[in-house]
Amino acid sequence: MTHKTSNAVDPFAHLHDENYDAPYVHPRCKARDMVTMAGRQTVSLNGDWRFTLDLFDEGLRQKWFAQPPMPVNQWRVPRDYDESDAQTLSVPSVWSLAKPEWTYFEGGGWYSRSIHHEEHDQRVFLRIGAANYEARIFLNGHFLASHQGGSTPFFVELTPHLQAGDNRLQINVDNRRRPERVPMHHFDWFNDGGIYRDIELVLLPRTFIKDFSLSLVPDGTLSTLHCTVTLSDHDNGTAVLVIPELSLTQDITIAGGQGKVEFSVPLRLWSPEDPHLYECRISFGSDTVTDRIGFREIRREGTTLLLNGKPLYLRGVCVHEDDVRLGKVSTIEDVTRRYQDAKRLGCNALRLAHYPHHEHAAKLADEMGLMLWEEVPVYWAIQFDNEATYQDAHNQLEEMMTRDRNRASVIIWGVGNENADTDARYSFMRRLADHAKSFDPTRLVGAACLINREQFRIEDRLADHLDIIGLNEYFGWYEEGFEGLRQLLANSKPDRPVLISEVGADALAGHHGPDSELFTEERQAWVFENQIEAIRNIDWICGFFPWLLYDFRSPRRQTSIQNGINRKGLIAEDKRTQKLAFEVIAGFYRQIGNEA
Ligand code: GCB
Repeated sequence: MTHKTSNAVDPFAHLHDENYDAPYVHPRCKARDMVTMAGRQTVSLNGDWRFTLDLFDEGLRQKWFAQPPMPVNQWRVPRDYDESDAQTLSVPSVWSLAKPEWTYFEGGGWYSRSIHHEEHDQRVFLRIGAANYEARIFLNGHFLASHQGGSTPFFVELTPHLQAGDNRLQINVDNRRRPERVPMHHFDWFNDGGIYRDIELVLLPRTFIKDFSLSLVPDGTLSTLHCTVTLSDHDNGTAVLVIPELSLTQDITIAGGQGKVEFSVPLRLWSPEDPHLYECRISFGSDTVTDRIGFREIRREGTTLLLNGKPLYLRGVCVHEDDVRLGKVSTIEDVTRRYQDAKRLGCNALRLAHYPHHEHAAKLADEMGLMLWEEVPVYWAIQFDNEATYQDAHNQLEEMMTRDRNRASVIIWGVGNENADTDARYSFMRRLADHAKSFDPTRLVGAACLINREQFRIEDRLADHLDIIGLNEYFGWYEEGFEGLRQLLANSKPDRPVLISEVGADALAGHHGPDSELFTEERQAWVFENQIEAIRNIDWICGFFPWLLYDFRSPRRQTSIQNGINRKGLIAEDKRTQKLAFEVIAGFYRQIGNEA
């Protein structure tokens, strides 16, 4: 079919353009565009936005953003998008839970609202806490930038594009699962869509402190502090670090926008028993950032983990960012409940699976004295031979590390989970692990590693690039009995600490029966009893992370017992109903707590 028109613009051209999204990729927001949020002045854009689902990407194809909003009675040609009668969706939220018919929607969504701007001389940045998976920002009809990665924050400067008065801000979010993404299209949790963390404007002076780090150098002295400062511009001058409780005022020479300093000072160290935080302030010119920071040293010596020089056993539990009512939205109340339940279990550590959680997870862990393993979703069969996939994973890792680099609670950066052993995987993950280590020498780098299933031993080329070896093992559940586990433990001679990074079994809360019957609470408890028996006296195992605290939504789980839920929680998805296994773990943690 051909369409003839006398207009200069062919209204049908987009029907034949399969390269329609190419103009909306670059610039792409990256870790290097991030701005420290420590004590920043912000204007929240949370609340109601106009929202339209877009399964076929018509918004990009037809350039909905370029169509000035106007009532239908003024249109000269028909349109497929009318902002004024769009639905309302609250941000943060996931569209998957907004309406039953949207539950499994995977495609595009358009958010739109107006922002009012009055002339002032501050710089204005848009910050989005997370949007799953790809986002594209449009202001006043112009594309500004895109971002990839569903769990990390990104920043776009609006200053040059804002006009006095009302401005039209549109955000296109795409949650399609794709083989080249991180995670790829196959994973064991729910693929929520939308802007599900806070969205805000950040107001900053012309030259501002873009990033800083302040941490204890892991040199064994427990008193050397290292501070770095990066400015938004290549200015020279002096930044000043003040820690009132230490009566400390320290100059930092800034040359070409960068500065660093190292000095020694007696410290009250951060630990789970005493999660002490210092009020810290850094100023340069008219800008000041403030944060509450703890100082601790985490390192390994042979197969031992040391926190502040003392041997450490991680009494852990894994947790997803999931809620049957809110999806991936994590409120402070929800994170607080997670941590209270973990503490009731006797934990001193959590593995935040399998992607970066909300930033208040680490802030709260700092305050409450819990240690964290944070990770990026390099999960299962990522396209390890795809350089673009590597760059995406690398950027997500760097965004996570940049965001949480001043959180004492975070002791491990995780670079992957259960990835099959190929040369491409080895080179991909080695790059990530080496990068994490050079970016941040104050933390441990880990991954859930591989087992040789013929010889029953831990065997993974990646281990040489890690500080800790994570071991996901499901003996007693996916693998029958515990003989394989006993052999594995007897045959393995790791030269560095091993954490059982996942272990568990499904149980439907309230479903009882003999421990030989799958999905009963008794079976789950029996699996943990046997697991604990097998691993408890192995001296190179430095931590235990049951999979996991709460049951969570996973559309892969389709039996009537599962009903779309992975039931390996120690607590059901209502986050209240405790299963028998909870007490088994709590008993183990009480014992090792007493032995310590
Ligand atoms: C695993 C994965 C985790 C799954 C879990 C399971 O090994 O790392 O994401 O949810 O097993 O329940 O099968």
